[in-house]
Amino acid sequence: MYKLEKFENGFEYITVKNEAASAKIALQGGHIFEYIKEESKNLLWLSEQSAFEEGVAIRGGIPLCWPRFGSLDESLPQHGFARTELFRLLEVKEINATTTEVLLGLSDTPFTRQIWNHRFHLQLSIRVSQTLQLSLSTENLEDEAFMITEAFHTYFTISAIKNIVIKGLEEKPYYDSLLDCRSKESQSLIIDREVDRVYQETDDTILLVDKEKTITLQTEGSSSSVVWNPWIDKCSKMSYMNKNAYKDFVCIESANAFDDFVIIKSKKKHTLSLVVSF
Ligand code: TA6
Repeated sequence: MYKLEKFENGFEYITVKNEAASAKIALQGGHIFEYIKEESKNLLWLSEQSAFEEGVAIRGGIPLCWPRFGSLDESLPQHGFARTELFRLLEVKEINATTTEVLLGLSDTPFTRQIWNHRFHLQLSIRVSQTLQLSLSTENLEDEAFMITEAFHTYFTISAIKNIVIKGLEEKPYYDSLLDCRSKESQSLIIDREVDRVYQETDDTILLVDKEKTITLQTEGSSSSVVWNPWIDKCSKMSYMNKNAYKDFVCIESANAFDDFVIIKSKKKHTLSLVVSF
């Protein structure tokens, strides 16, 4: 089943439920903020202070960073405008008893053209099943090529930050946004301080190993993976985030970020896909 619902302030979201899982997806930003399978907790961490307000990015779930990741382009907001724009609900397909696909779309508007002067169509597919699958397709409607960077900025619920290990990034080169340097590590990643890294050449599987479960991330059309945890100091300065929230989530973001920008030719498409399983 699926239903279009509203919070008291009119903020719209879709609830999806089938025999495998349930989900909640805000029309603003095409932003999934809940995915629950069987008796588990919400796979996606959601801040208790999340604002479900027009024009304010939800803190948690899977924000879409598009047409830019980060804040290198001064004419665009941090992580681009997609996560605060209203998507259209294109279709909901109840494929079978355990799979529901939600299709959402965003096209350029006078506002978006003002800050990013390109005509585009963005289509987001979210498949809710035993796995959670996202595909973000960018179509270039222009007569010339344009460049994007992008990410599924996924916040994962974890048992505790001290319990997790991230595998699959060993020996991968990364840009350290905190130290403004490039490096690589042979060890699997544990989080015991603020971490803000853009790993490159990450087309393999990444594992988020927690105490009771291992979450697997598989991507297509993605060359970068971002790992972020604000730790104590940054967390206390983050908007819509309790000061101790750093203990409860880690972001592993499936991306094409910084040097991994994507050039999309005229009338062509590029798709970023992610499958999350556990
Ligand atoms: O993906 C990591 C990051 O770029 C961090 O530097 C931090 O800024 C985080 O995203 C959250 O950004 P936001 O704009 O959602 O507050």
